[in-house]
Amino acid sequence: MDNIRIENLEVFAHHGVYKEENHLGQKFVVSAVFFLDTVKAGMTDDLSYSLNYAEACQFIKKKMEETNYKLLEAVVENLAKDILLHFPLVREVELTLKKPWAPILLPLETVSVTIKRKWHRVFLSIGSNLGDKEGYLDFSIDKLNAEDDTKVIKIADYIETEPYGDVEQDNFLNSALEIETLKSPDTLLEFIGRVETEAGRKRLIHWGPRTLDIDILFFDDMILEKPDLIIPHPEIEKRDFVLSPMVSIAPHFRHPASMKSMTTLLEELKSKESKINE
Ligand code: PH2
Ligand code: MG
Ligand code: MG
Repeated sequence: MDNIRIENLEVFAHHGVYKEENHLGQKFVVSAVFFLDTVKAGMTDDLSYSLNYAEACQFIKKKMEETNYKLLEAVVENLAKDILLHFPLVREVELTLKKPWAPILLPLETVSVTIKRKWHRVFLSIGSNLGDKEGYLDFSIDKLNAEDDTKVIKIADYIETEPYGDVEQDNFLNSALEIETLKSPDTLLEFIGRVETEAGRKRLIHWGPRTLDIDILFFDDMILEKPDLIIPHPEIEKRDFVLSPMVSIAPHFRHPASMKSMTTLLEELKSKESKINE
């Protein structure tokens, strides 16, 4: 993606682990790379289609002056989030924060921290088969939208589905959501777990009835396997109740491992099922 860079912007601020740093303050030096599409601004010569870097510099200066963190990591983490929330055209930002006067009583040129943060495109599956099913699905969408770092972009029509798996239980109401979020996979997982709990979910029977289930289907094109989190969700290809809503909101989105589109995966599932039923 195109980018706009600011190099070595000097800001006097009061971040630091040591008391003297908080009292006296010191010079910080910020470099930023803003990733955005500059084609339209380039073609029209119109600043409103791009990032005004003067504004971006003032924004960084102001945020750094009005906050007070111990760690460089905390300064850049919060600054990256503020930038991505405040400048909607910026999809991704890389920040380097240097402290040339770090009071460590040894000669050094600078110490610095660099991070890259971005808006993630994520698909979630939501389902309920207990109580006010529609109300619980609505609740999950409201909770996601209430987060400042998360926006629900698309919502698939709610569909009634028969329970998949061996547990005898009531029909489900299912949907899929496309969201944009600044949360990491772990933070998102923790967040949706809290929303499920707030919706009164009790974990009694594995795969049993639930007021609200929210699963991460895809997270950008990430492939991740950890004991508590597998991305993409491992059973997508087998589940009509996931693929049908996905086809309705993102038919051309490709599974990052098989590279097959949602439409293809649903067709393959349907033809397998019809063979079994022959
Ligand atoms: N979720 C399950 C197990 N089976 N079946 C349907 N139709 N819909 C679901 O959301 C569902 C399921 C485990 O999460
Ligand atoms: Mg599930
Ligand atoms: Mg789940």
